[in-house]
Amino acid sequence: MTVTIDRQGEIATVTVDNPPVNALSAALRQGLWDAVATLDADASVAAVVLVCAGRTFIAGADVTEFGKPPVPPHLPDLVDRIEAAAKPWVAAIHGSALGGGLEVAMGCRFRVAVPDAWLGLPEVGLGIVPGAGGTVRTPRLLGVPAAVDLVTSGRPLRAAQAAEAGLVDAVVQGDLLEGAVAFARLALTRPLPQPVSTRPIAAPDADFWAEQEKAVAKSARGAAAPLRALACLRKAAEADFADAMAFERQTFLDLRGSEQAAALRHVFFAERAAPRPAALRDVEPLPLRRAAVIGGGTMGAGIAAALRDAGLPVVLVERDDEAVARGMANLRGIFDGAVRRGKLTGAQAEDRLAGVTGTTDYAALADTDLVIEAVFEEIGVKRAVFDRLAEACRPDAVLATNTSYLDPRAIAKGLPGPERFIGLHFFSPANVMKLLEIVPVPQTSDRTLATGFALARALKKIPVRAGICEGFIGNRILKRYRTAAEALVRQGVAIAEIDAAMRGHGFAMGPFEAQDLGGLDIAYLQREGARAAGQAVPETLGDLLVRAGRKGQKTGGGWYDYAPGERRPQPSAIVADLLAGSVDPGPAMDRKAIAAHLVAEMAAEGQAILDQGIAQTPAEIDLVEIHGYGFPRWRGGPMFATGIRG
Ligand code: 3H9
Repeated sequence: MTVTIDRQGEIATVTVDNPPVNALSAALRQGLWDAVATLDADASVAAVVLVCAGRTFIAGADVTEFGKPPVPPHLPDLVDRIEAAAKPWVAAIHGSALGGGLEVAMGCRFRVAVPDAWLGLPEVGLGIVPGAGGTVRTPRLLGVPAAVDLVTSGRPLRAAQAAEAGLVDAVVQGDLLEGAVAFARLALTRPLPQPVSTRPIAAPDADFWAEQEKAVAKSARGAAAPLRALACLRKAAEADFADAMAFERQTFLDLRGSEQAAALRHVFFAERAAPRPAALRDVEPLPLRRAAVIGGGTMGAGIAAALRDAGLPVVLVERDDEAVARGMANLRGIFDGAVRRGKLTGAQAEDRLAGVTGTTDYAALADTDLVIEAVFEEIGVKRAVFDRLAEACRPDAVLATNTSYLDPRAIAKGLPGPERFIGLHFFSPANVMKLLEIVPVPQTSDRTLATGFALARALKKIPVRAGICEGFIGNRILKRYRTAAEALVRQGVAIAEIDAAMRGHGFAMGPFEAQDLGGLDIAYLQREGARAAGQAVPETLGDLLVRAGRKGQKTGGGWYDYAPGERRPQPSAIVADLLAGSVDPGPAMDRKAIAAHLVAEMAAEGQAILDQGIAQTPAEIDLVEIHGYGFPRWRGGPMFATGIRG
């Protein structure tokens, strides 16, 4: 770590260099503290530009220090000291000014940023609140409503949005340091603005806060930090600066040691480790310039959209012209939806679509680096596709199957050059869901495996390596979860109670509501297939429902009834009748006990998965559950939540 002082005439520059992300370690805080003293004492300095070396401005407090006792100088004191410096400081921002980094910048008299910089307070995502004046200075700079949005969502703003909101004084085109020094010189010719801490706040009324509380509680789904951050903002609006700072600091320290914060730190580090497994550090992936998808159904179109979002040209292969047209229409539907939600402009959507070539001709794959097969889940159909890929593709092209349940070894059987074969299990909708299970077969080369991880990085997905077993990691745990939930129904626990228990635990939906939404028939057909193949698959309650024509919302009923055109589940007398013969009432269970039991079942399956080497670490299982199955992030995943860590 270094803090270097240079001079350009009367403007001093302070350069922070603390790789990889200039996090505010104790040594850096001390370095900046000393720099204020040095520059205050230097009569030749009129203003100071604070700039960072490397890929980013200060990206926040050093998260690795959070488990340890705080060491002085404390960050709030450092921010106060910069704000009270005898010379005005200008924060020159590139990359990300996040958390403590933005708090330091708000202690400066001015902030300038390059156009692609991000500014934000992501602390709630780590289970804490900003702890160095973020909740107290932001409303003074932006006004309360914009501050509430920034702090309670944790979502960062781009430089231009930040400038519009009042968080940034100027967006610098061209060289940042030059621009910031010029800005400082000009600023010295005008009256200085007040330090942020002394600016007034327009306090909203009680109704505003009641409304915000309702909205924040709804989206937080049990996470504590967003509501605590809102309370800090209210204090900032209603009390004086010092009292609000003391309230924020106390809240920060309370939360820092909480179980939720520990869980979210666990997820933070697991997510950063996942895309770059240590075992592949020295393996060069195949460069990905052109990709192809076989099959334009829901899954194939979603994968093609994800590839286009990452900027790769895509060839979409289908078996006849009609299917090509359907696949292209599916893709158009995805991009149009993104336009409707404001995620893409019309022109961007057109560009995305223009980068997809729909064809029935495998010859179009001659120079493709990666092909992802996403056709019907039937071994014969998949094998036929790989026979054609073997003929059409370059011998070094990576050939991937997107299977959920089939054994990838059976799909790869007989493929010339099986070292280039790999399973890539996407989750629907594939352009949205973050999880990617990467499933090598025994012959898969390290290079192919590394290419799978490189693809995940390009698609901004969370990759987890999975061994081969039925359902890999995620669907195997899902099966256990559903079986355990059905077992509770057999013991007389109401279906709606189980769903409510899991929602109360932080899931968006309970296991039965989720099945009604996705359809009960997919798992049913799979069980029937296994039975037809001679496997002993026990009869499930879901089987009884599907046989009675209840496949979920799409048939007007599954585990629940649905009024026409409505999605609100209503407990069903028909289901009660259908299942009556299978229920043998046991002891009553409250919602907490139900959730604890079902999470313990997930963790037990996770442990079996670890024991069999299907997953490498408990943290990876947690990532699968959080990113593929809606497990509440703030609980850290089923393994972390039940004390299985590592
Ligand atoms: C805070 O500031 C609290 C204050 O309000 C109050 C204090 C009193 N600390 O993500 P990457 C490591 S809370 C320590 O792959 P990118 C990361 O683990 C903090 N380490 O890079 C990885 O290590 P390794 C608020 C950190 O270029 C390496 O840096 N701030 C921290 O894709 C590269 O990370 C945040 O929450 C950290 N704060 O993205 C910002 N951040 O190489 C969190 C990263 O050993 N960080 N590391 O695996 C980010 O969002 C991204 O890292 C960033 C760069 C966008 C900056």
